[in-house]
Amino acid sequence: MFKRILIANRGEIALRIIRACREMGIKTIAVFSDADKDSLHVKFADHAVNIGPALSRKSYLNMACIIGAAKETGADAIHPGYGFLSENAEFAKACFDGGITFIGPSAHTIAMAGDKSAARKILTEMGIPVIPGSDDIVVSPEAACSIADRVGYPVILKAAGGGGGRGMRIARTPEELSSAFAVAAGEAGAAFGNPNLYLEKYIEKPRHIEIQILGDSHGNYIHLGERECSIQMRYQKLIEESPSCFVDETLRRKLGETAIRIAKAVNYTNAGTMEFLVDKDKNFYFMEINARVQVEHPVTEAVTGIDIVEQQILMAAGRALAIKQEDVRFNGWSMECRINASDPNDNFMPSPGQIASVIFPGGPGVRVDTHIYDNYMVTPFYDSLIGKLIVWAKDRPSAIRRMQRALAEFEITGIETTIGFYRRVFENEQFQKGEIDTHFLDTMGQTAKRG
Ligand code: MV4
Repeated sequence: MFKRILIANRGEIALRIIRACREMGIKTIAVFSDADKDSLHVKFADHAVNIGPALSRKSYLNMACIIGAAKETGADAIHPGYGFLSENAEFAKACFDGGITFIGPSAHTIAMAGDKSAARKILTEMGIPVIPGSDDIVVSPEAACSIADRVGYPVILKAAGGGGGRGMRIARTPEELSSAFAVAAGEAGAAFGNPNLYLEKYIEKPRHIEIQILGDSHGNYIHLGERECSIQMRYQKLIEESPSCFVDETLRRKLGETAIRIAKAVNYTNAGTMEFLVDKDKNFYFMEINARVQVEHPVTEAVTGIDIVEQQILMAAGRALAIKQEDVRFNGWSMECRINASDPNDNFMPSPGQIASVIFPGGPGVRVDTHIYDNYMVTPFYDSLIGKLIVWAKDRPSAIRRMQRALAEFEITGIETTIGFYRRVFENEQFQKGEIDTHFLDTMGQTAKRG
């Protein structure tokens, strides 16, 4: 087993990894930028190494500096968390070349997972449902129109160079598609330095449902059920829950089996997530692989009782999975609200600044994963996520009541946060009935502004 793990991340996920290491008796090394010198992950780690200035490019994305810190401190492994270098195949390879275990999939698998058209080809050959569309990039409006004629309108243009919704354009007629093509290519070029587009059949009002999987280096795979991630604002997830009120036993089994088939096909090892779009008739389509531990992993931990970060470390150390699929039990209901330092009344614009005071919720079934404290300075350099509020209860109505109670207790003064916004969402009748899809907030958005 590893003696020392370097955490190549910051904020709440760095704390989360340090906590798993501490319970496993593994020493921890934190890395921090100048802006994070007063951060909790620096305080909680056994050692801490300054890796440079605030700018991510010069610190948390600085591969040589991070690997240098691992060597200097004698780390056997590096945990990348999520974001930053967590899905960077070059970094995974550099760790391997440096004799340091990368806690995640192999560099080859990361590269495969990141190459949408290669993944699409493999999965189509395996008969796994992918969204009908172009097998590769579409080079002109005419080419796009001929594929659209084949798959049927509406269609959606997407940037080949990156996800997250940027450069996406929906078209319901050939005319709309032709004019959307240049706009989408321009946006994609600006966002990712790559104007290439591909085209898919547009799935109306889909749900975003993802399956957590664990795969060890001995060919064992299990899935830990689904997470419903449809409550998003401009493609940024805000609320996640497990299980999904839309997934019945049959769909859960099919999604789980498909997720494991995909993992085996790309020789996936460690923790990963298979993302699907599900339409109103419960048809599901593979969307992408997330080759990292995800922000929302705690809702799966709450309903299965499995510590996903601990499993990542055990699998990276070469251990065989000690959990069989038949041992996995789903108990109760869990929901997570992402607490962002952003202003819901100003288009969720980031709201960095000094926190005056914090009152955290607590009590039965409440978990807060956060790195903030009284007088903590929320810096403008990184993602606006400052914490996650997770609740567990025996069923969805109880989980909603518990989340409402926790949100009522939660108080952060000195900056704007999304706490007030969630209080409004959880009062919304449609949300309480589980009538949510990826467009839910567009409709509720109006009341969110008024509220
Ligand atoms: C789609 C789609 C409908 N049809 N693709 C949004 C960002 C990226 N992850 C993919 N996204 C979508 N792709 C097809 N063919 C609808 C969305 C989408 C969405 C997907 C998941 C969660 C929230 C969403 C919000 C708007 C659109």
